[in-house]
Amino acid sequence: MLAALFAVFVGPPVQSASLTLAADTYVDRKVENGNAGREPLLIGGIDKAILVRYPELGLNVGAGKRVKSARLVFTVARPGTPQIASVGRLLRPWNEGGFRMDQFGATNAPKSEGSATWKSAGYGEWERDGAAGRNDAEPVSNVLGGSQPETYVLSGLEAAVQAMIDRPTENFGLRLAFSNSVAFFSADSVGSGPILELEFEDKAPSNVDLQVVACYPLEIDLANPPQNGAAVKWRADVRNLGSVAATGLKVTIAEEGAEAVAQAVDLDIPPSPGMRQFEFSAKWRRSINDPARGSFTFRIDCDNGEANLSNNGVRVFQSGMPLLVSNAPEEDVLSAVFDLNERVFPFSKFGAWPTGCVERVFAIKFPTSAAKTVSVEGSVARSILKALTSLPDSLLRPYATDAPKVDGLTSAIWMSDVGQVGLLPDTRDDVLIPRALAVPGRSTSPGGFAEIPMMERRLLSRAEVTILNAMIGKDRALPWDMTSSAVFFRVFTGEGPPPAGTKLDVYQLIGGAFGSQPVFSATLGADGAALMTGRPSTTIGKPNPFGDVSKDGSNGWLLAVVRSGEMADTVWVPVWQLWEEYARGNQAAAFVELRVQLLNVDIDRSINLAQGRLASDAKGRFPAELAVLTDGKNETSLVLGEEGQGYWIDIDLGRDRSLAEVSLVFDGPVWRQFRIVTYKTAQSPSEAVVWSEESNGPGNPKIGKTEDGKTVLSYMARPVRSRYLRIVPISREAVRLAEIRVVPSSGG
Ligand SMILES: [Ca+2]
Ligand SMILES: [Ca+2]
Repeated sequence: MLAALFAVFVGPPVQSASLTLAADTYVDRKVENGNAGREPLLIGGIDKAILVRYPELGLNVGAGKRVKSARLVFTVARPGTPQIASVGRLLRPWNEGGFRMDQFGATNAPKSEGSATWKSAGYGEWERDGAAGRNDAEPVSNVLGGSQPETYVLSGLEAAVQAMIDRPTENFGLRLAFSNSVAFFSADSVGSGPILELEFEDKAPSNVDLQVVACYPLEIDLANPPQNGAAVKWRADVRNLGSVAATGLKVTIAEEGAEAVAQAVDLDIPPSPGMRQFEFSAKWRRSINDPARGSFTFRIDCDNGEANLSNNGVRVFQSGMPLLVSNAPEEDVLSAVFDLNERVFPFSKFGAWPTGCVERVFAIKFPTSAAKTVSVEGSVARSILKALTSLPDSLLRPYATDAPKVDGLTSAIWMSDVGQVGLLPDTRDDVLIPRALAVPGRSTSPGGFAEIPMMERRLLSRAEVTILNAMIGKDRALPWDMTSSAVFFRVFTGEGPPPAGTKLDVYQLIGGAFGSQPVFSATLGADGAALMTGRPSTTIGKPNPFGDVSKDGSNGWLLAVVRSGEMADTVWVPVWQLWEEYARGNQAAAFVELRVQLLNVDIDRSINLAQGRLASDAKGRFPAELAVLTDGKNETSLVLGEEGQGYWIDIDLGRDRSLAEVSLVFDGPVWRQFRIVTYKTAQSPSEAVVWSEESNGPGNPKIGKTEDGKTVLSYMARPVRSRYLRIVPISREAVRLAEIRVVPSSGG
């Protein structure tokens, strides 16, 4: 299961990847109109077929590379030895769907129109039932199946995966048929879905590289659109990035539900910065309620032989939202649109939205009244999403220049947004984690939950998907309507409910500062709970915990201050957390857990057990090089960024000590995800236990600033006696790590 923790390894050059983001389902003759897209199991056997697709191939992974090895790894859900009968590369689009079938009764097949079933691909019919036709799937030969007790591995998929990387618009995945009954966990199960493990090598460079940079309709007035079925003229702009002319051109147009049409073009494209425009006609098929329908693809190939074929095609979702994008290179717009349509939207799935975000987008080039206008600042995909949702930036982090103070306490600074695609954090995984276990610093608990991955996949939050889906075909007042009229707080510490008599004060941030009085106060009961009811609001027309909340987001943050005796901790509560709850079905009152670091121990922060101690790392750096981490100075730092998977840094505290708080000081950006593990004098690293873990969940991190402006991440957990402290970065961004500090509990 641990393998699922590692998604794509970011940072060039990508020479290996382990893909977990998959669309998968199975089709079954006995339930011929049933869809199993949301089923936690993939069932194979006679009269069944398993379909699995990895949308990142060629799009974000492997472009221009040769696949050295490709293995598909399943986690087995039922004992036995799977017998693979055939493997096929699928040749037509199919829709995973969001349904579950009744495996036992097989009589009540759910309505699953538009989803893959034994009879239908969802987008049109299979040529033969079960995706068994010659035009449904092309045989893949020399695939080997290997069984281990817990996993089943298919190897020899290099050629099939290479084809999907080279033609991302024709990446429809694999069809697997088994001759005995098998069951694997699907991508819709928790952390055990099929993994595609890849290794790459560089290709010899080529002197031609065609790149489609734009594809857009001509002469269309979207406010007064053509009839469905009418022929519409489109144009594709194609560039040659190579050093010689591209010759022997062939253009292929494939409209949904129709045979692909290929045509030789008697033209060449001159070397860089050579550019040609190709005009063609495609049927106008706009489906307002289902933007995923009615797509077509444009592709261009040449005779020269290209190393990078991934950029030679584009899929256009003409039923999606038209966008007029400015301030960004066209090829960046094209790839952002591709990424949104193929990966971000369909895979941002939640219980209420089993097929993800319904919206699709396409870029146009000429102004028309019906288009959204997008001016790019920073990431193109992020700018597009902001234009679609109209969320203000101030929802991203508290509206203040630095950590504001309240009542003598400095609040934590909100985590940075590094790597997010939407405005709000990817909240998909928060349902996978038993929520009460995510108390900061409470990670030593065994019980099997530690293995559940919390990889941030750069998908959308539940709130954003709800906003976008509500807008399909109509205009709604969301998101502010999603602010509930009350919020039910529950406080958890690392040791369970807070001590008796713990107080909760809630302050509202207004214009970058807190008022002197809390907007809500309560003494918590034994269960740590308190109900905050709404205050009148003229801005959104109903009482809510934020009162007159401003739609620019400037007062859309509350700070919960939890006090027990001398101890205090703070947690931010943004208004969008209430929207998340609304989208989850809690529409009258939001349930918000406040996970605080309050321990019943005295700690003395003037002591730093790590200072002057020896450090070592997985790369075998000299102790002198690592001394900057424990020299007690924030000015000196270690640059980390090229370290591979499994990298670690150990600090030897000299003897077993009782640790209460560990802080990492960064000069600049921080790791979003890492673990702090400990092991004792008599233990080896393999016996290390996780003491604390940063998973970058909303509300989790305890971030502060030093006086000289460095960022500090502090973790307090139940004290543990240990000699060695090991820091294991998971997300592995490039950072400058300035200091590791360790504070003992009293007597430590
Ligand atoms: Ca699935
Ligand atoms: Ca190319």
